[in-house]
Amino acid sequence: MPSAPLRLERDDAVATIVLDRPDALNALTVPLKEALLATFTELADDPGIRAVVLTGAGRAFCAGQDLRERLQRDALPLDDEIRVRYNPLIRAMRALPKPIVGAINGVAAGAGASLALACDIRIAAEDASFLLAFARVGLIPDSGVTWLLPRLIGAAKAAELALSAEPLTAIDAERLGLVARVVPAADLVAEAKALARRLVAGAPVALALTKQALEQAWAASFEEQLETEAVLQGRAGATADHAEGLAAFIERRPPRFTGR
Ligand code: T3D
Repeated sequence: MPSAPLRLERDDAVATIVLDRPDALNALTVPLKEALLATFTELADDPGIRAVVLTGAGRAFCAGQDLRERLQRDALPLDDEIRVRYNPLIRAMRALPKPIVGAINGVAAGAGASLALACDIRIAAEDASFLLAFARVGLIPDSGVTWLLPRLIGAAKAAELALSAEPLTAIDAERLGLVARVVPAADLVAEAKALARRLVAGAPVALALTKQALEQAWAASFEEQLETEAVLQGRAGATADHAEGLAAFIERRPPRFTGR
């Protein structure tokens, strides 16, 4: 029986997904893409999980589409593969009502870079890199890269990386704001989990609505976004956790948020 292409570890309210095909630099096969989508779908509905860490086993984060699998006779045409497997996965990550911290432990290439960009926050190991390898195999950047990358780092640098397929080092990624910080490789997963644990101390509904507001802001006018904030703040303000936050402030104690 083939081994599972990913591992899911639970530590209190933090789930860690480890892409686990290190011999192929965690390249994305159909079973890995399906397992990832199933895992994000499961975690979305799990009230015990409030934040997710995504990382890779071995020396790479993810080398993108498994190019050997692409040569198999039963591979879907590219447009179908993207509609059926990649886009639902990226949508599930962007819509997950919990923050995703990407622990970028090595190269994030092709659709591996897409996975990294779909995380809400990225922390990178010193020797990590981003590589829009698509051009090297005669393809265009997909799985959200052409939309997310210009918004994250600006159109000019995004065009350079997409057209040249030259690697972006972790240090340069930090300078561009693509990663929140760069840490020694040995500390990466612990740092990412520590950040996730700090996030889960927040009110879950407010975290989910914050993620939603930030997502909607990409495409909205300023006026539309002001209204979105009003609507979503109305929902956050109606939660028991908001009342708890106010009580904790008045009573000078840490809040105990329950997600209600
Ligand atoms: O369905 C669709 O096709 C549509 C979706 C497309 C989205 C995409 O992701 S297109 C882009 C696909 N990815 C790439 O083009 C990256 C290919 N890999 C590389 O360019 C290099 O491996 C890296 C720059 C990432 C790392 O280089 P290096 O020198 O550190 O490692 P390596 O020796 O090249 O790779 C180590 C092993 O991983 C090697 O296997 P071996 O020879 O030891 O048995 C290599 O074949 C394997 N590997 C690396 N990337 C992939 C891969 N195997 C399958 N698919 C890969 N993408």
